[in-house]
Amino acid sequence: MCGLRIEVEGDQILSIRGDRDDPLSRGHICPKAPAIADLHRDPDRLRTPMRRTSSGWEPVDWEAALAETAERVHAAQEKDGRDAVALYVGNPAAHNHGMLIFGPMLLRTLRTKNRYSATSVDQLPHMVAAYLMMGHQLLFPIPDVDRTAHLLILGGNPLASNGSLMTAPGIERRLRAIQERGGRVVVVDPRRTETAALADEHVFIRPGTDALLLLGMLHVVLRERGTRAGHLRAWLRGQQALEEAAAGFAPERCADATGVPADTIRRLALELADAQSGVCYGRLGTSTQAFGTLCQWLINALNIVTGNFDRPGGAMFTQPALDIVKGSRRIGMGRGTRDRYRSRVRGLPEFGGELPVAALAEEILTGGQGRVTTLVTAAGNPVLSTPNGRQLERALGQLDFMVSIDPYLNETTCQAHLILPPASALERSHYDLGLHMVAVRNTAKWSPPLFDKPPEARHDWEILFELESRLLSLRGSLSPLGRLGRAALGRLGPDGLLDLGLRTGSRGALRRPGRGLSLRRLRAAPHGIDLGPLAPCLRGRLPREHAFIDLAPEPLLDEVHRLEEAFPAGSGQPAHDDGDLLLVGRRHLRTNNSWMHNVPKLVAGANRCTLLVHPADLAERGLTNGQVVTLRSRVGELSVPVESSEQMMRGVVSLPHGWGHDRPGIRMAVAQAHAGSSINDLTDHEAIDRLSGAAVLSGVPVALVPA
Ligand SMILES: Nc1nc2c(c(=O)[nH]1)N[C@H]1C(S)=C(S)[C@@H](COP(=O)(O)OP(=O)(O)OC[C@H]3O[C@@H](n4cnc5c(=O)[nH]c(N)nc54)[C@H](O)[C@@H]3O)O[C@H]1N2
Ligand SMILES: Nc1nc2c(c(=O)[nH]1)N[C@H]1C(S)=C(S)[C@@H](COP(=O)(O)OP(=O)(O)OC[C@H]3O[C@@H](n4cnc5c(=O)[nH]c(N)nc54)[C@H](O)[C@@H]3O)O[C@H]1N2
Ligand SMILES: [Mo]
Repeated sequence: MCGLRIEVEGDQILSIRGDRDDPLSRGHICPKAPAIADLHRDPDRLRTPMRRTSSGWEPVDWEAALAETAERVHAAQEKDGRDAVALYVGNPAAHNHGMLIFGPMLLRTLRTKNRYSATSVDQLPHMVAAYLMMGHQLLFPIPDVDRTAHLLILGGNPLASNGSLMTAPGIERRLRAIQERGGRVVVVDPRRTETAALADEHVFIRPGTDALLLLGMLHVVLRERGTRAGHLRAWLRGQQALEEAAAGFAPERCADATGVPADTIRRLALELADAQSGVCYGRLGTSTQAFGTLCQWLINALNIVTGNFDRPGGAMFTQPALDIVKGSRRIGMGRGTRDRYRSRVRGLPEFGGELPVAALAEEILTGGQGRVTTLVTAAGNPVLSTPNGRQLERALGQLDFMVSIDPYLNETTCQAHLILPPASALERSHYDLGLHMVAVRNTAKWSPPLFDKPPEARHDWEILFELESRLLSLRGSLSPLGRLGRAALGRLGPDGLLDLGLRTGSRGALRRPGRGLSLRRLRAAPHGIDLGPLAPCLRGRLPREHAFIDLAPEPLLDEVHRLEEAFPAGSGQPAHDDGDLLLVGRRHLRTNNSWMHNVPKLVAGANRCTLLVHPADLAERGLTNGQVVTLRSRVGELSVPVESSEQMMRGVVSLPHGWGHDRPGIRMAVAQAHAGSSINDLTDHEAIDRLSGAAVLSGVPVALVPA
């Protein structure tokens, strides 16, 4: 999402810099931007399809690879039913408009219930809360950082992540600007993160207890300030029920379990309520926990009752040029669905046509009708990124057939029978269909491909589209007319469809002849087009079927009871059978989940895959800084060097995710030389947020012993 100025000569990249004229990033870049050149040139990046044989990997041509894939997928569905084929889609798909547009088409054709994605190890609780409260899974409230007077961050570290569900390039500058205009930034996190260090205040919290803190804050706000919903008043429902839900959570009730003193809870609440404008923003640390959906609901509720919802300086909604909230049906998403069916083995709930990825391994390993025998992965590395990766790794070995659409032979794709690598990111056009939707400013930008792709190479969307065409052919369900239609669709491609979407959208050339948006207009504006700051718009964005905001959806009220049981009043801190420390994750500016560790300059310097431990917790165990220790959870163990750190809350340890490149069979030389260990060998596939099915990746009970 950062504007890049890339200087080239022939096929050589001379430099990559931030584009000062980009209306969103205004010159900012992070170390991953120049690394795009290294990814492009990486000798380990696959350029042709690969087939695993008994004597190793062999290149195969595209025709053979696509034909075999389609035949195996088709045969599996014919033999064992359509649910025998599972699909896992990973994070990079969210940044790839070709995959976002053509992926859902393939999904519709596959019609399997076994659809999985990185959503259920990430933002699923935000989507479930949005669906239950506002009737649409994609109505993400975005903190208006550029105008707010008070930003309260829970479980997010934007200085490392650049902001998430808050696309905010140059976030450090934006946070400092809040302080410069007299506002406050407060961070609640079990680690004193880079963001916390910049903030005006940092509050430690025991992992997994944010829902209690938020209920305590709501309790205070509702008692002492009441609901000030402003222009949204007429659309609010459930005020009474919300008040009743919060009634039992006086700050004193919440202090012991959270580790946040009652006075602090009260002050955090009133500071947010009394600020000229303010916004509470919760991210990954508050979604990948046992009460993740509860957290997202309470965060929205706090923003609503303090009068900060859909209002400048508060939590706002975007109006992207190509609006996938309004067009969600057209891209095969819709406004959401819940619990229409459940996973076969454990009965985990469906949301939006997907099942929680924590269930994938058991769906492969457990025999019987409906077992997953065949898996397609696209832009994902679930062996490193989903809970109990070791179990999933074992499961992948049991598949009859697996194919991965991916540029690398990594921890996941090395289990595939075929790997189909897409052309490089610099060989395709770019429009951030997904991330414009969650950005702190409305802008639109399209970038042309920098290089021509090699003639044989395929883009992701072409791979998906060809597979779908072949499946339809094998089923004999392509009429001559259907064939013509598909040929036309293929000629349009993602950019043709993007153009159509831009033109027909609310800012499109069809509605505003002469000045509306179209691909042509974006082409003519290489720095991007500024569509202005976020504006109040929620009323018009609520779906017609759900033209109100529900402050107290029934399933969430049920979760409050579950929370009360998990943290009974007066019980203090819960005991954990599986270890006396709680493990949380962390991100670093020079990483991107699991897949950029093959870029030398991103892994250079000191080892970053270390376990941060408070010095007193180390001393208590007779351990010293730098020592290699064994870290053990209910499901597994790993070895890792410890790093003594005052940043940590007592009793909490932190390890980054996406490492663990020492598994045999991968082909990423630089990453292998900086292997680290995978935190998801410790995270537990059984631990989920019951309401959404999202995995619990934070607050995992672990024991620490000398190796
Ligand atoms: N413990 C713990 N686990 C976590 C997290 C955490 O904080 N802690 N974070 C979670 C989060 S938020 C996420 S989003 C997930 C990510 O989970 P995944 O999406 O499964 O993992 P990534 O590491 O992002 O892997 C991306 C894969 O896509 C490939 N790839 C890169 N670019 C392209 C492309 O253009 N096309 C194709 N076809 N492939 C491409 C890469 O080679 C890599 O194999 O991990 C989650 N897992
Ligand atoms: N450099 C870099 N940037 C990235 C990524 C990357 O891998 N590297 N990944 C991208 C992706 S896919 C995503 S989803 C975003 C994520 O963006 P962020 O949500 O900002 O990600 P994290 O840095 O993981 O921040 C999570 C924070 O939650 C804290 N935490 C853990 N448990 C709890 C808890 O129970 N309560 C509270 N209050 N805090 C807790 C952790 O200590 C950590 O500081 O980042 C994106 N940006
Ligand atoms: Mo993510």
